[in-house]
Amino acid sequence: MSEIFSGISKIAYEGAKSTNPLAFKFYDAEKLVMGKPMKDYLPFAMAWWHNLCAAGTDMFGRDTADKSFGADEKGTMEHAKAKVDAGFEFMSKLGIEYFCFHDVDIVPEADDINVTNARLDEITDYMLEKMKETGIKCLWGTANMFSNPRFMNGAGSTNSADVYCFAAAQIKKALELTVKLGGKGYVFWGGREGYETLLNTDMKFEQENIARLMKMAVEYGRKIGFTGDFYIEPKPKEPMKHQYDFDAATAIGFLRQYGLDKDFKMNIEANHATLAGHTFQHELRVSAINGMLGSIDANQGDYLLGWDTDEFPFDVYEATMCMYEVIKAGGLTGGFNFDAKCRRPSNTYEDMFESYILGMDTFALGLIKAAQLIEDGRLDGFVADKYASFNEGIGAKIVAGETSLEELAAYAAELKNTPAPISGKQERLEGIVNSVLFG
Ligand code: XLS
Ligand code: NI
Ligand code: NI
Repeated sequence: MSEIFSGISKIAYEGAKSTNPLAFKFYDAEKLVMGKPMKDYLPFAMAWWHNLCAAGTDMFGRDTADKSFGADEKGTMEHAKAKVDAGFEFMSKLGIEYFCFHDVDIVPEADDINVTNARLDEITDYMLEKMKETGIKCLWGTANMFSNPRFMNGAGSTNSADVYCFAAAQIKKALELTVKLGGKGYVFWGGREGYETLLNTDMKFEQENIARLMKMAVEYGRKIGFTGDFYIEPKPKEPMKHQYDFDAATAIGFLRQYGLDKDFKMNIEANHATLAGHTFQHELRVSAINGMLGSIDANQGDYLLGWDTDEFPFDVYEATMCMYEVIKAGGLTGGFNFDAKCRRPSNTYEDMFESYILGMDTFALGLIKAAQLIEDGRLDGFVADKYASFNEGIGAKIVAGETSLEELAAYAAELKNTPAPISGKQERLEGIVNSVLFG
């Protein structure tokens, strides 16, 4: 097999002063941060769909990038194999240790599902060989239950029992492939699990059916030896007007309602957080405090645009706050999947590499700065002090659940006047973050 990205060699760490666009400025895999190598905090993954499949087509124009990777014709098994070759060469050159995939990213889908499944068996044999050669692993797999027109009314939430069976068949196969490739997780992103109008929608029935499908997935997954986590990837809208997995809090409530919370965690995507009207950090915090922070789709949205732009992350402030949450949560069981694509005019092979370098460097910087914030201790110290009144006396009784409304009312009556509230010091804390980031 010949080199696809010839002229681009293994990407090395050259340090912040480097002007070489094809070098890491901050990501130094073995560098110790709080006693652990950077790469242990940052299990990066390549998203098969954006990197190897998407070629720039948008609503107004066709492909701008050549992603044939030397195959004569796209949409063939020859092309599927060329994508495998390209993907593993790409990941090896960047030192990326994981990939994520949908079933239809790795083979062309046939009209007959049996033909598609045979193709999936063939390609995953080939992928396994490459995995053995390179040591690269699978982070998570998933089934694409949103592109095919049969899913126009949803997959788990469809009105058609036949379509529901196709969704089940795809999940079954994708789970088998994930187990075959040793994937750590299995993702449900419910792009079509929602509605355009309530006029034609039985919301309760649709949600119950989604839960039934997830339950069957868990049962089957455990039966075939899948020991990893199932993930829900919340997103409020797009493609549907309203999606049931709106945000982390909604998805966690749903999982608890249907008894799925022991098997599922969250896969939090930065751009989905901002679409839901939250910060990325908020979604991570909600997941973490519920013991459900599993994995991350590392990308970035554009605050001026109302859709999932899936940009490579460059905002160091956001990445710092993300890593702050991740370190405090004790790390991820999953990883950082770059669910991101080059901008349409960034259409060369070189751009593919530079995009990943940008994303990896941004998270490396975020890690370094988050560790500094934690070691600095002023933020944590402030938060601890802020709630200090609950450490003793009446406060401690409240926390221990050893009091009553009557006792608290009597306590307040004794105080007579409202105690002066204590400043939240937001601006001081924002200044501390700036001095750690740029000082
Ligand atoms: C789309 C989602 C999708 C999932 C995987 O917005 O981010 O790419 O990550 O199905
Ligand atoms: Ni995603
Ligand atoms: Ni997305």
